Formats: sequence, structure tokens, C-alpha cells
Amino acid sequence: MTAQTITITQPDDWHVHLRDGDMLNQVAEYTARQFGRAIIMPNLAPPVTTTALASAYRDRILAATSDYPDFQPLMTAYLTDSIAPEELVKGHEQGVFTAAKLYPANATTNSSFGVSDMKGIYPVLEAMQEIGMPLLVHGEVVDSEIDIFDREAVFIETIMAPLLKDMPELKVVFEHITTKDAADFVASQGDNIAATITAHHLQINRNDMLVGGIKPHLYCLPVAKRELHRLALRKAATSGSKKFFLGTDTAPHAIGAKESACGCAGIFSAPHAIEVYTQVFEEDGALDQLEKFASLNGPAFYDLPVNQKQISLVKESQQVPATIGEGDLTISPYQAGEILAWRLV
Ligand code: OTD
Ligand code: ZN
Ligand code: ZN
Repeated sequence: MTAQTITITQPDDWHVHLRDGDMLNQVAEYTARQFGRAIIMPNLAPPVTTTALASAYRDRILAATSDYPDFQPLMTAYLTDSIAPEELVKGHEQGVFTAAKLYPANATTNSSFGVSDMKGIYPVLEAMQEIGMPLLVHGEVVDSEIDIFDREAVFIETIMAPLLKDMPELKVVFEHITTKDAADFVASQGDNIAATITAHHLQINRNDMLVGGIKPHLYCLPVAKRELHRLALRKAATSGSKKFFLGTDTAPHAIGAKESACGCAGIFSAPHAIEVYTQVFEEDGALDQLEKFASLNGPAFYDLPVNQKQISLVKESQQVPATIGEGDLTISPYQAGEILAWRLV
């Protein structure tokens, strides 16, 4: 008997952290070997705030992925309190910036330059609304009084809903949603609002991270929530709704930075991302919806053509390596040492 195989349009990853320097060179090919395009997050230190910085970063990514010459990094601008609307419009017109990223100040890794006052960047958001440039949002409030597990739900109420009321035509991607609240909110909005969902948030809940010993490699932001939220995310991803698409939020940190008294947030899921998503869709009896989520809904939202190539996955088990990379940059990948059901051909 030959193993089951599925073939789909090549997917894209609509949310990726590739880092820079040696780490970039170590991790970038894992994304480029699976995905046609990737939305590149701008949270470098210092962040990618200008067209010139983004253009130079894109060149470094292209150099790091030269074995995959068809791979296209799509760049994003990091919004700050002081970014000028003209800079964004210029970068978008020149084909450098595909989108702009909103980090509430200090919400996640390298986000201290993020936005502290939404109203302060309204001129920027109005310009984006005007030219149809998507706003990508890390949707968590950062107020110290708000419980970490409630930060996404409170963001919807206090920031996202008022923003969409003021900017009804703005295209917004609610990135890496982790709650039923966010899935329901996105589903209830117009076609200009969509969301990415990570592979890990479809598989893990907060017990996986905290029960039986703390698992630092499953710590990320937004943090995994309770089981009812995981189930709601699976329902949204596999529903066939064009509002939900693939974004791994792969975010590599060296093992030492994760296994620490103050461990960094981030899960490195790039090496086997498409296999993990495929497994999730198969488990939910929704393999027929995988191509929409992974390869069609994203380009439709971003007004880009779908990829010409196809990829195939075969139902053959494989073991995720215990570690990836070398020396100081050794990383523990998502599901290190575990067995996956599918393999990218
Ligand atoms: N979450 N880690 C990182 C970013 C994401 O919020 C995110 O997009 C990172 O390390 O850059 C993380 O846990
Ligand atoms: Zn984020
Ligand atoms: Zn991210």
C-alpha cells in the first residue's frame, strides 16, 4: 500500500521572525524551503522603522535564502509613536513595505519602541487606510493590572473595537489569535478584518506549558490559554472561512535564553510548520480545508496572486530533531524529539 499523499498550492507564512546576522543565516532556510512568501516581522534591535532599513534587511534575507531563489520575503514597518505617514506611504509605493506592524509598547520581544498612544498614530493609520496597506496587530494590552491570560480579550474591547469604529475601511490582521474571544470577534467583522493562527496555538493549551513541570520551550506571547480557546481556534482555522490564515509566529531563541531564570518568549516552529498544520487538519477531518487556510486565504486578503508551485505531503512519520543549529545559537525546535505524522516531500 502506498502512503497517503496530499498536494496543495504552495503555502505562505503570514507571520515570521527571521532575526538577523548568524541567527538569520541559521533559521531562514527552514521557512524558505516550505513557503513561497513570508511576512517578515520587524522587531529587530533596533526595529525596522524606515524604508531604507527594511530594504537592507530584505537583501540580507535574500542572501540567507539564496538556495531558494523563488522565496519572497514581504517586509513590514515597525510602527512607533513618531513614525511619519510619508515614510510608510513611500515604502509602500516603492514596493518595500507590504504592511505595518503595531506592537503596543513592551508587549513582546524587542517591542520597547512600540506604540504607547493609539490616537497619536491616527494620521499614520488614516494614510494606511487610504492606500489599502494592512495593519498587523499584536493584540494584547500591556497594563500591569491586567492578568496575562486576559490581555487579548481586554485588547479587543479597549483598543481593537474602538479603532475599527474610527477606521472602518482599514485592513487589519489580528495576529496570532489565542482566544475564542478573538476568533469570534474576527468572524463577526467585515471582510477587511482577518487573523493569523499559529500551529502551536492549535496544539497546546496552558496545561501543556505548566503541568508536570514548566516547559520553557512552550512559552510564547500571547501565552497559550485554556482548552476551550484552543478548540475555538481549531474550529476557526478548519472552518474554511477566508478570514483565517496561516502565520506560524516562529520566533527562535537560543536554548540558553529559553532555559533561564527569566526565559524569553517565543517558539521556533519553522522546521516542520506545514507538517504540524497538516496533522491538525487531518485530526479534525478537515484536510480538504488545509489549502484555503495555508495557501489561498492569505493572498486573497493581501491582494496578491496565489503561488504557482505546488507542494506535496506524504503520511509518513518522522522525528523532530532534539536540537537545531550550532554552538551558542543551538535552538530547541517546537516538538523536539516528537514524532510527526506527515512529511513534506
Ligand atoms: N511572540 N516571541 C516573539 C514574538 C512573538 O508576539 C509575537 O509576535 C519574539 O521572540 O520575537 C513571542 O513569544
Ligand atoms: Zn506578536
Ligand atoms: Zn510574532
